[in-house]
Amino acid sequence: MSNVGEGFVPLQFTRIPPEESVERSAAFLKLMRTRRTVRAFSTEPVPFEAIANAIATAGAAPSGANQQPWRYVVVQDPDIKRRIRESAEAEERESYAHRMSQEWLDALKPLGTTPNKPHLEDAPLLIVAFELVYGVETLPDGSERRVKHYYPSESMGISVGLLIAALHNAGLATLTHTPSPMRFLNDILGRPKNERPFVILPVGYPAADCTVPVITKKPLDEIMLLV
Ligand code: IYR
Repeated sequence: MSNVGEGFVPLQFTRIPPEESVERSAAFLKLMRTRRTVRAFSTEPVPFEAIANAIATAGAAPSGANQQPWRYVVVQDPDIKRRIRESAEAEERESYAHRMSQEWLDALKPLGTTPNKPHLEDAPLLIVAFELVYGVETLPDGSERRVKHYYPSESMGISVGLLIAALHNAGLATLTHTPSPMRFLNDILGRPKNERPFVILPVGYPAADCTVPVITKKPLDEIMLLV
């Protein structure tokens, strides 16, 4: 029995031939394998429409109960970028000096990270992703009710994954940056307490002298099991 007309419509699905599936998957793999996390940005501006399209792509992600528990704040104002850099560096200095274990510092050594975060000012824009840990609904009497969100962290991970892929596809470089703790972002960006900072993505073009560490990705036979 069809449920069309009861809140359902027929699926719009474009079927492609198997050979084309293989070709397109190989082309996408080739593209995504060229993605590198960039820590040195040029100050050159980026086309804003590409950013908006990438965030709209992130918004197309599946989410728990389709609650779409995300908010993407695009920061271009140099003063706000500076304040974010100052707060992030203050937390990072504390982390590197006292909060992170020797094991953690050793694990990061090959990546060459430090508490200095010039990219937070150099990149022409920062996308700050907030996880809506719960929703807030305003009732007719003006009072507010908390709406439970399901799997918000998993939903965020999926959405930010699409965002990073979309930005790379648009020819833009990103850094997945998570200063810790990062509640200062709520104060600086005026976000309410149900919004938890999830990640900061500086976005832009790599600096002309940008270098990246020599690292490898695990081979397919290590990450894919057939049973
Ligand atoms: N947040 C710190 C430390 C850091 C932690 C991990 I796990 C990384 O993959 C990279 C860095 C920093 O940004 O330097």
